[in-house]
Amino acid sequence: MRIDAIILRELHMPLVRPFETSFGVTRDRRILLVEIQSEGLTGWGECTAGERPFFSEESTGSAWQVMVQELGPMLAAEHPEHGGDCPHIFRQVRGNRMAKAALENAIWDLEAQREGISLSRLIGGVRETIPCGVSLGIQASVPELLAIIERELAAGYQRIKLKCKPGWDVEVFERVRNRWPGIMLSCDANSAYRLRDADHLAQFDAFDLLMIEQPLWHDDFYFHSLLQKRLETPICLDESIRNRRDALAAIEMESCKIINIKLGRVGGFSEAIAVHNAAQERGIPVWCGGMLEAGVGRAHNVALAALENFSLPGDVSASARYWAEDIVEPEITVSPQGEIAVPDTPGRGYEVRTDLVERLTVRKEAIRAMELVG
Ligand code: OSB
Ligand code: MG
Repeated sequence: MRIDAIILRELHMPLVRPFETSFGVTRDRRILLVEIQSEGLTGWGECTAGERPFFSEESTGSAWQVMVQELGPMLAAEHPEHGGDCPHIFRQVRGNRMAKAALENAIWDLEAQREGISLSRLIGGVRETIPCGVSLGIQASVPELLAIIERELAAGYQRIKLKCKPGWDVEVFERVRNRWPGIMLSCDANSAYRLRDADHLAQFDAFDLLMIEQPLWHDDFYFHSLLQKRLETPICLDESIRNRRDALAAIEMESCKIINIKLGRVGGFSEAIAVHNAAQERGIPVWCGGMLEAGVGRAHNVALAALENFSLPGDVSASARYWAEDIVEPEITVSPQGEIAVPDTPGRGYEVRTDLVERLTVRKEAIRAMELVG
């Protein structure tokens, strides 16, 4: 396909409520959107980098820079036929996977439109609906958390994930479990613990958690494998898994029993599918993580989670939990059974509200082809 234009935008979007993890609080999102025009069609991508480089090394600012200066021009100089061509086009750039994913995913969206099939179908998705959970940030008090859980369960969500850190863990789980003995419950530490906390983490086993996500260092497999031997609760890796090789290493070392797949973290659909397949072949279930995405990123997550091995409820939930108004139409909604219907219309299946996008845009740049690459 001929690339006619690549337009990058930064949108400012306040969250309807702040989101607190072990590494900080997010109140307002700086969303980077990629619009790629090709032969009369428009593909969209969203960059999942955080405002600050706390989840990974990337941030809104670094992703903007590398897209404008490196990745955008490289892509504009090529004629990719498939989303799957992008990793090769970007091969000279190390890391920067969230920036790469934003561009690659827009090409997958274009490819699905060109083929007249849904994005989920293009990638091999088999599910008509995806099971949904919610990720609940650290709250000011336990009663406030209990009220939120009550509301989310009433809305139909199938699994509750609690963000945790030292001081917001065992007592919280105990009070949640006392109130709801049978719900699917998990936790996510975002690297808040160290191996010396192993005895403390073993106390989590009393609460029948589906998993504990990324308890130790963001870049570690080995110490997670030591920790897993001391826990009944399955470890799930998020931050540590950057690609298929990481997934293979983690599975081989028994560092985890479950894998969270995020499109941005692994660099786009190509690598996400590769991680999914590697895990499936080895009997490791996966689920789709979230990065407080706006509608474009959320639509891509819905398509990804239609793959067969996404057997556990993910963190992909309704637009209205994050945004007063989402940038896609229809918004992403969740049924009373806690499911999102996977669209079967061509491409991403949610229209971008370009008028609203323009209104929220604070910075915009058109990327031109590079004269010389490499
Ligand atoms: O670790 O899964 C995480 C949000 C930002 C950064 C990291 C994570 C999260 C979430 C929120 O858990 C998931 C969501 O609701 O989008
Ligand atoms: Mg996580």
